[in-house]
Amino acid sequence: METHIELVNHFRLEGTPVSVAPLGAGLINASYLVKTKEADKPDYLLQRINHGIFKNVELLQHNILHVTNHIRKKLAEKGETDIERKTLTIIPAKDGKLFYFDGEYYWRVYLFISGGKGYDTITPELAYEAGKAFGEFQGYLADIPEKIEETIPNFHNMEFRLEQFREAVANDAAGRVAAFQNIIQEIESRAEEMCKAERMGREGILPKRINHCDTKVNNVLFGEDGRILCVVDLDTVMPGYVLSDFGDFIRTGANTGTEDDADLNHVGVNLAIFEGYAKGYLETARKFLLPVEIENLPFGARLLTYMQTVRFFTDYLNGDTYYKINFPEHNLQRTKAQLKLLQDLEKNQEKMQAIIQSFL
Ligand code: GN1
Ligand code: MG
Repeated sequence: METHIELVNHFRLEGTPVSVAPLGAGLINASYLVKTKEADKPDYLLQRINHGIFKNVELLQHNILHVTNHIRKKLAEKGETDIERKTLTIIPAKDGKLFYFDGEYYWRVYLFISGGKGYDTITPELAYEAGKAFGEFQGYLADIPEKIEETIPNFHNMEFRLEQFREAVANDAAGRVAAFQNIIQEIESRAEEMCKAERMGREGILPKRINHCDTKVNNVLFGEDGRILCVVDLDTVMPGYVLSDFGDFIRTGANTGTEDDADLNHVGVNLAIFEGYAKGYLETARKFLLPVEIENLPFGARLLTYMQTVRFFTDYLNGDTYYKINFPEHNLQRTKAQLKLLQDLEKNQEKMQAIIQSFL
């Protein structure tokens, strides 16, 4: 197997790579910071793409290229400076491809964004900035000329996620079903309501737009000034309902606990963060959102939390084949923490609805 330094040397780097260190806490890909020797040359981000999940790496990389080129153009039109730090830049391999295949794994390299800071816990002010950034992000991509395809088919399709869940229950691959009838019941009792977006989509009421589809709080980098520097993790940019992007940020950014909190008493919705994010998001997205999308934003928060409950639990029932886990019952603990958050979102539904109203 090639060393990481050998791997990055397959790419069109400027400067001499001297060190490679693991970076970040993503549950899917593995990331490394590559430092170069020369002070005036950039550093790089090396990533091993999880191609068990992103099966079409060619399509994946082309999507990201189109998306980043389009955003770069928008930023330039707005007269922004320092654009290399405000959107990702793919560094091609020496053969011109957008990735390198080592015979077993697919690798890619980005310019490293220096001075960016990611958070797992934020303030209402930071949430407001993040909301503006994701609204802008959707706005920029509204007129992208290239066709952006689903890098993971049916990624945020709730009906499909429930099918996968029911299949996992039927197969019971890890022998875990019998002990968790209560969780199965919690999921099934909400299933009908949670497929509302797909129904509205079929009825032509709810449009699809190009979404980020992984708006976890740690997928935005903040600059020193507390404003958003860059939206990262573009693997899942694809058409979807805006409820996804709104909801996934609330699920991760407005949780008083962590995504996998062992203590359920920590878990709940922080309404000040919800308010900050909603305010920022509506400021930049209101001009293109339909009333039905705005009305359903609080539903989006529940939907994405429910979807994540279903996905973590499905993976648990399948014997932990999808998400990286740090200990044997990790996916169960994640499931319980997400379910607790969902219940708290349900309790606060009217308050969230009132907050959204207050901005209209
Ligand atoms: C994964 O890779 P990461 O951690 O940003 C997942 C998201 C989930 C999230 C749960 C491709 O995102 O959909 O919401 O974990 N990405 C994929 O934390 O499945
Ligand atoms: Mg990520």
